[in-house]
Amino acid sequence: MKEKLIIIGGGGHCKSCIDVIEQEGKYQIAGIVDKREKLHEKILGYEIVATDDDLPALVKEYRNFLITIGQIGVSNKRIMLFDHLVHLGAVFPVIISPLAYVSVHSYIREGTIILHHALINAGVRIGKNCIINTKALIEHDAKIGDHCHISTGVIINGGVEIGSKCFIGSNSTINQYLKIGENAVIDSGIRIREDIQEYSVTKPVVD
Ligand code: JB2
Repeated sequence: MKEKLIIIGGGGHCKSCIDVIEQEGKYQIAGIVDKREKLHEKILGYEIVATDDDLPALVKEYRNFLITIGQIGVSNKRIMLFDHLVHLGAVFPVIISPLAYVSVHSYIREGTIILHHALINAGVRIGKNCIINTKALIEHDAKIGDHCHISTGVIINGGVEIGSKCFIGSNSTINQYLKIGENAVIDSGIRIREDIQEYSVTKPVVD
């Protein structure tokens, strides 16, 4: 029998996560946690059954949780909910789409989801509570810190180091062996050719 999983946040990113969880087939989604005004709504057939106030009781009843609130930029909410649930004793599995390629020579920490067609190559290390979104490519020996969102179609080249809590926007490319400081936000569609300072926001250059 499949283990049960509670997912936190029932918006757009949640739908992408549900699809991966269903395709992976290891966990049965037991319900969604969202805001009070959304109680009893259904997302792709799964009900919003509780609010954040119910998390202590839910952890007693269910073992496995996944944060399915997305993030554009830095997401303190994803981090706050993750840390709160860890404190309550929740378990965060790694969820991997069967359509992704994940090298056996890579290491992925708890609460991270690898969406469809992502490619994680040999020697890669990915931290906790990350989103490696659809079609992202993480090349050999790259390191990604905790609570990062590597968005759709991003290319992280070999040996890149990304600090915790970073956001890399869709279709951006990070050249090999660069370092991206923690809490950095990189907009979509940018080629990064030099190290990026922590807490910086990188936008496209407009002529
Ligand atoms: O504190 C909260 C909370 N705040 C917002 N606790 C809980 N349990 N849920 C919360 N939410 C819920 O997260 C909202 O009520 C809503 O249902 C959901 C956020 O949905 P939304 O569609 O606004 O964004 P998203 O985070 O799912 O997706 C964003 O990030 C993705 C990565 C979007 O911009 C997507 O386009 C993007 N792909």
